[in-house]
Amino acid sequence: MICMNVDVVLPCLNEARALPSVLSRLPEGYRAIVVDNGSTDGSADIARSLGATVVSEPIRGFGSACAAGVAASTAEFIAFCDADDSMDPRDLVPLVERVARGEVDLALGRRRPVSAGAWSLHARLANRALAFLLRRATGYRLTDLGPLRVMRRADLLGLELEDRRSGYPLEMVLASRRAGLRVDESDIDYAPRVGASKVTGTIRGTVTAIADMSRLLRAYDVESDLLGAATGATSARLTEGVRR
Ligand SMILES: Nc1nc2c(ncn2[C@@H]2O[C@H](COP(=O)(O)OP(=O)(O)O)[C@@H](O)[C@H]2O)c(=O)[nH]1
Ligand SMILES: [Mg+2]
Repeated sequence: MICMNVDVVLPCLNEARALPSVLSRLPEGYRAIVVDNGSTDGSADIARSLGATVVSEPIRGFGSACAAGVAASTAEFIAFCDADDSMDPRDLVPLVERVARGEVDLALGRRRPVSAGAWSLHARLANRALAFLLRRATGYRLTDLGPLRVMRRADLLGLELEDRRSGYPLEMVLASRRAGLRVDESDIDYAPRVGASKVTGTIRGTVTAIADMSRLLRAYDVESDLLGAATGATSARLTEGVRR
């Protein structure tokens, strides 16, 4: 295994029971940055006692936590992983290697459930519908918008992501498309999480996620249409010029 300079951002909201397992499986040389949004179960202390860097972010929201983790990062590569033990951080290694080899700019994990309980039916169907819209909008051949992601820090900072709620992962892909970056996915295991879901496992979380993501996709489609119209007008003007 090549030893890389990698910071792993782990958004964390009450994941005290999951953290020991997640952090124990971090590949050698990878630094954990656990971003806590006011957990009440001692998550921050546990993460600290296990050697993680802990960032406390007062503003709630998944994207807010991710952005705070990125702000605290210094490594050449940044990875994102849920702190709920549903994914194995060792699966980050091949993703980091793909980016390091220059094969892709944003490497995503395509979740493969290891058991029936790993992925609820509604979350799976919503994810499939989202992946369809994402493929249509960007042309990337994606089938999942998974939580395991790797980018070069410089590329990620260049995207200037603004979403601070559930749209953060989607905005990362849309902004990568605008920036002309290469995005691809590789299979990773997806196991049942430890503890209760905060996003797709709750009605409030699911509704917020759908609202955030729909808004981003609509804005992206409008922008693409405007860009298409502007490019069309320019080429019409050019053709006109040639005719004259
Ligand atoms: N810091 C922070 N972490 C969050 C927030 N919401 C979710 N998380 C964490 O983000 C990760 C993804 O959330 P999760 O509940 O697993 O969503 P699911 O994968 O859709 O079930 C987990 O590690 C959560 O603890 C939040 O508002 N703030
Ligand atoms: Mg999760």
